[in-house]
Amino acid sequence: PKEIFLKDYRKPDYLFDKVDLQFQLGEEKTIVTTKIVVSPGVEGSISAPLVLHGCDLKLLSIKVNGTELKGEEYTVDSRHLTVSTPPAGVFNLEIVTEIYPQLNTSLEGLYKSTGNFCTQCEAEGFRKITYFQDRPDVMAKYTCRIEADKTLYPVLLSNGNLIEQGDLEDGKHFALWEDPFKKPSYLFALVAGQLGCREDSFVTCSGRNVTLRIWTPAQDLPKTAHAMYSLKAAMQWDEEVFGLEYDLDLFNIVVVPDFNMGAMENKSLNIFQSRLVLASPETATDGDYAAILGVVGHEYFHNWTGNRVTCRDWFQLTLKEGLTVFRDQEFSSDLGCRTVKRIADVSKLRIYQFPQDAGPMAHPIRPHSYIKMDNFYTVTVYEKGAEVVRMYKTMFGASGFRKGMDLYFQRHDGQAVTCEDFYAAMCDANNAQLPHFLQWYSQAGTPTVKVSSSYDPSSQTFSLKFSDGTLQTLASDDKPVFTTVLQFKKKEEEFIFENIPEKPVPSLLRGYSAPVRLDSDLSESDLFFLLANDSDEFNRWEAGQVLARKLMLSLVADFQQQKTLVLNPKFVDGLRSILRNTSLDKEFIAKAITLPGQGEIMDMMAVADPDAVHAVRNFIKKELALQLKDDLLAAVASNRSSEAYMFNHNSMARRALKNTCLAYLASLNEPDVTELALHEYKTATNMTEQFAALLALSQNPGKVRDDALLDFYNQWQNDYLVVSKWFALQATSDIPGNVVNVQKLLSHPAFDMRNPNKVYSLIGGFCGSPVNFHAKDGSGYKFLGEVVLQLDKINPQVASRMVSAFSRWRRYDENRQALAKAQLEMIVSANGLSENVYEIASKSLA
Ligand code: HT7
Ligand code: ZN
Repeated sequence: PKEIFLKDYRKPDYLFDKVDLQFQLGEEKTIVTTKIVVSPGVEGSISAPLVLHGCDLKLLSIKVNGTELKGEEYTVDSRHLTVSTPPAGVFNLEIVTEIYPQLNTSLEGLYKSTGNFCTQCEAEGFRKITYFQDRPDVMAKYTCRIEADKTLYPVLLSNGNLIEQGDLEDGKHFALWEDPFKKPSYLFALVAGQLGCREDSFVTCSGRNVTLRIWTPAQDLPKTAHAMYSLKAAMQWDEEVFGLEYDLDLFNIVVVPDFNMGAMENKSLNIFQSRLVLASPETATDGDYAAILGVVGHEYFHNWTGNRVTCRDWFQLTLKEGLTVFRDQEFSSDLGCRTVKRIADVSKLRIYQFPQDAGPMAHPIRPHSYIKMDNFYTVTVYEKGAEVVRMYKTMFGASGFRKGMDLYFQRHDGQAVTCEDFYAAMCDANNAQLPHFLQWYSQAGTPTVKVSSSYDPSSQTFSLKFSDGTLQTLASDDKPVFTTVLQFKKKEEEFIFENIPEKPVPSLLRGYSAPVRLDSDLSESDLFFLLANDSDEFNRWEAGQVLARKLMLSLVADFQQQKTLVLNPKFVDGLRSILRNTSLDKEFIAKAITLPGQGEIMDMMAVADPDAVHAVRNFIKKELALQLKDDLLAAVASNRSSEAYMFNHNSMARRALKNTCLAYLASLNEPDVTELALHEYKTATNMTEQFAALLALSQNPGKVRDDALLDFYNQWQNDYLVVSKWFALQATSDIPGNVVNVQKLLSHPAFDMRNPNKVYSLIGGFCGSPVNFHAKDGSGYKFLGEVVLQLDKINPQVASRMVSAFSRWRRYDENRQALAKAQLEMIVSANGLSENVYEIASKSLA
């Protein structure tokens, strides 16, 4: 397979000014007629061949200026169509292709999902529809005419405005759409099918009345209210915070059950997988509601950061994704609780991105090369990319950041640009220079910042020495002495603070102001002090996590040496006082009493030991439950509520605290607690509480667990999204020998390997369970190896996401290494392997 390098970027030889598409959608085949007005590119030489991308296409005809090309005037291979000597100047190109969406299980290009046609073109799916210069810097104005059977496909949608529709012969009809904005091919979309819609409207700041429609099979329409609320909130927020107004009279969202990623920001025709739109209190959890808010916002925000200003090439992906994740994080923070959101985002970074950045797939937020771009829609490009954007805001402040954004749009509206263009807009708008900052775009890995402090009472000076760059502030007692932002430009730097009357406790990297690992010399008592007093709530949580990590690591060492495990009473006391502190936000309490995940601890070990970490985490959980039982029971009791479900922070925080306490109690596996969990399960009136109770009941193997799982399935078997949760719950379970159950679930009638959501729930869920995936006998690895090969034939993008679970195999003991490596070798040598899976598997072995 060919590796593509950022350094090899060249401007396109030809520009496409206008693209007219016509789709004749059929049951056996679809005919696509593409008419393009082509002009020479700025750097293109007149005689350059016109090279078009194409994949899985049957070429029916190709014409230049109305004349069919002869065989010797063009060549076609499995990836390209090349017109050897196109005419000089502007010319018309017409290409007719035949495609087979009903056979397309890769879910890129044009495919069918539950009987409806839909498209997914990012990153390189448009080339599965027609021959095209399928690259983001080729921006054109599009029209799209769709013809289809009227009974089977009453709804015909594409980007932009509907300018004509009508009936045709043979029970067919058509719709003609025109998008007035220039766009790259990856933003093209088409949907045809039987769909109902929820309609609403939004009046923009300049008075434009925008019709909003969410399309889904009619029976699901009642579940679209929250998504519509989220869309309107996002439109309002973008006007208020960034002065960005929607630019068309229509905004459509379509829901499809089969989708490779979460959602897609196609111009004015966003497409979402069902999980990220459909919600009702009975079927969706608070987590689902929050995800819908965030992702609906995210896709809407792309209209400016991604669509109006797009990427020059796919290496620049973080330009739109890092920035848009940052924007959706801020949106969710403003609508909910900032600290809790920040804790969730930083946890995600640590749990998923840090390991990626420390493994064989580590790459900078702007990668240098790729084989398949699909493999670079990663937590690094998205989440670390968002942290890099956040640093501009930390350095320039909210108003400086806004000035930078304004200048970015002023300079680049309608263009395909690079990360340097964003950086330049930020610096120029603030008359600033950030000489080393661009390194964040080109260097992989999580920097570790070492901090040591010293206090001199005689001179009343406090010194902080840093061995790498980051940002920090100072605190003492429960009030900060002062808060300051320091930028570090050298490898080592010392900051002296004068007139400090007593030894302070520094509160470093407040709000997590840079994506680094902090290695400070804070003592245990400093950390307990910060846990109890830090005025920065994020850092208060952080202090508890640092303490918990240290504690877990030392208990893991004890476990490995077969010593008796003893829990530090100060830790129990610290968590007790958090739990009892009625002035704290309830969701903050829930987060503060939650232990770091097993993965986080394994990442800190020279050789990851899943069994030891699992045993220690369970020991601490049980010990805390035992010692804090009365407080936990009281928290469950006092956080019940008879009010109807509400999506607001206070109600969600109450449920979060209650559910966290219930999970602790369930670890005791005592009859009174089982009774309690059963009671919560039976009386729950919303999925957040019902599912949490099910989770509690399923912690321990036995009849209670089996009965609860069966009861839950019987209740929800007709709701595909709830059934996916049921799969995930069983897949992630750490009950011994779970691989056998997961294997059985593969042949459950509700499971379908062609549906990514179900694959992510069952197979992805299983790989996230350290004890069973990393089972000593290699059964977990063998299971995944077999599934990956099966899946690769159906959907390479999803298969390559699954194979990534192997990528950190070198972190484990020799026996596990050998077992995982054998599976990777088996995968790499398989016949007909996709480039997607090959790239991940071979890089993992390298
Ligand atoms: N921009 C979208 C990316 C996406 C995607 C990428 C590869 C394969 C399938 C895909 N579906 C959507 C989603 C987003 O970040 O907004
Ligand atoms: Zn995005």
